[in-house]
Amino acid sequence: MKIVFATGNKGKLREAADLLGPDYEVVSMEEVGIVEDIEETGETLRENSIIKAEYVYEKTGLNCFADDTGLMVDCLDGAPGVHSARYATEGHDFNANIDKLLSEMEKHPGEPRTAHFSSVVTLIWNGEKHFFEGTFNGRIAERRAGNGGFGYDPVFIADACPDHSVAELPISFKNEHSHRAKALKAMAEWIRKQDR
Ligand code: ITT
Repeated sequence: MKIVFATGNKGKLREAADLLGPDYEVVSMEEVGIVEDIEETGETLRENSIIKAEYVYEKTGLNCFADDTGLMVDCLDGAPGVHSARYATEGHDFNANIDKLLSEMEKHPGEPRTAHFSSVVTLIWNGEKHFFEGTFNGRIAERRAGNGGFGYDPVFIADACPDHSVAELPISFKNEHSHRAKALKAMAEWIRKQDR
């Protein structure tokens, strides 16, 4: 079944293709001719996830979904949150974002380093919107470890595997436990029910 993932993030695409498996043909925006960045002007994850899904639906008329994710760090009052992609610069620079996160956290010595990711997925299915959510609990490491994953994974230590950063673990770990995995599994389950 063909479905467009309204994302410009290759890491998200890889995870979704692996998670949804052979029943789905997960198509990138590029493959349907959308190469421009979609401006995320919303103030919440839900608003941004709707903006991305609607943009692709309006251009293609195809069933599609978008994910908007934020990393909420407790000692930073929930920052970077909805601004996670552009925390340090406008340019989606994963390394600069991690540098800024670690330096902001140095201003809070002795405070808990607990954090969580939250994802909101908007699915547009036959023109109607449906929403799915997931969270992933853990804490922020003092320094980077690992080369896998993307974004904040080198400094995110999941409660489900407290001895490693998520970037040190295989994609199968994220696809079992992560914020986006939970939301996408709920979406896949919903789609399965429509086929019956
Ligand atoms: P799209 O909007 O094109 O999907 P994006 O990278 O801009 O891609 P978001 O707007 O959802 O994605 O921004 C969330 C940021 O949070 C993203 O750039 C990463 O830095 C980070 N992020 C999202 N999911 C993550 C994950 O599973 N692991 C680590 N960091 C993640």
